[in-house]
Amino acid sequence: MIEESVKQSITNDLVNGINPKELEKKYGVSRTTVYRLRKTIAKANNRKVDHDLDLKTIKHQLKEQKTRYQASLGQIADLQKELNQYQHLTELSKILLPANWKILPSVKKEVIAFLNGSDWHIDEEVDPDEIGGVNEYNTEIAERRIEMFFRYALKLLNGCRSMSVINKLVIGALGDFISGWIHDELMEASSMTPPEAIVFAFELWLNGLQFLLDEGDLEEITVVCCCGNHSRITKKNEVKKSHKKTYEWLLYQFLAKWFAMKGETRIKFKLPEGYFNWLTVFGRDIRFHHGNRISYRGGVGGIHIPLRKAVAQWNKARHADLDVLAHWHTRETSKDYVINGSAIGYNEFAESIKADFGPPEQSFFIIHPEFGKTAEFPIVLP
Ligand SMILES: [Mn+2]
Repeated sequence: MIEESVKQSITNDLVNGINPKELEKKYGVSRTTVYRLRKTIAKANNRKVDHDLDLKTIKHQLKEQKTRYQASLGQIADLQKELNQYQHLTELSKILLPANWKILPSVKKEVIAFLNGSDWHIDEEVDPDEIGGVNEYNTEIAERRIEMFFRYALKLLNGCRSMSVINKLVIGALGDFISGWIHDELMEASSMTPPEAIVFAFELWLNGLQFLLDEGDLEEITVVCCCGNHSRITKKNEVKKSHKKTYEWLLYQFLAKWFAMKGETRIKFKLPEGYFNWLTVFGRDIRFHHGNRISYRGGVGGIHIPLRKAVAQWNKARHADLDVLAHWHTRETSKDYVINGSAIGYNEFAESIKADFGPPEQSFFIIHPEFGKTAEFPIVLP
């Protein structure tokens, strides 16, 4: 057996390139022994090459991994940025986004439409030269405006039907369809005598009501009739039986009889029985009147204050939820009243009392079963 130290010395010498034959002599060992040791060195060398190759591969892989890692870090940074933005927007959306309301299927309530006709003064002429050119009126214009009044009333009615069911229309016929002969100057200036004018008014109402019956798709029209101050047959405004002392009382009687004789059951006339005419709809008491019993002599603030005073006094006798009136030629509305405009529009009288200027217009409104008077529209008659 050769000692391990000798083996190591021979191996060292072999590695240092010393000839094997010299080593046989130097260490006194056989050729086979040197040969085996040489073989062992070769094997070890081979293993080292393999190891170096492995190392080279690993180093290459590591380099690749490093590159990929760097790329991944970049991607992670980008994604983190995106995530931050998303989280920021999510936070903001809690504050900024609307509640995403949807249109609900509509449930249409049945409401009642109201149309006010008054102060047509169809026998009076307005010369534009006398009032600065802001208005003109004569029988032809009157006829055109009244036709427009009924046509636009139907338009508004049908417009409101997009939101509500409307089968019933109440028409407040609020008086002063003619100017009459109550003053000497009217006697001179009017284009017709009062009986002529009332026949003209009868024709206009007949045409308008028949148009609404034919085209309005309505189950019921109620005409609430009030007499104005202009068609009276007395010199002064009276209080006893004042409504029966007017041409308008006559007009309403004839209209009612006309439709009754035709057998038209869809239209009802609530004929005047006094200054007021009452109608109850959806449990609400509505007081219709011409409006001339309110004392107003012009002044800042308009008709509202004197009207409120009058309403408060009348309400002590019988409470009304709504007053519907005319006479003042200025369309106005508030929570508990509707004042109709006029068809004649601005005239010498309006100028003399310094009335608010406005276009010729009438009024249309809606009574809702729960909310009372809701929408009120002008019917402008240019
Ligand atoms: Mn009047």
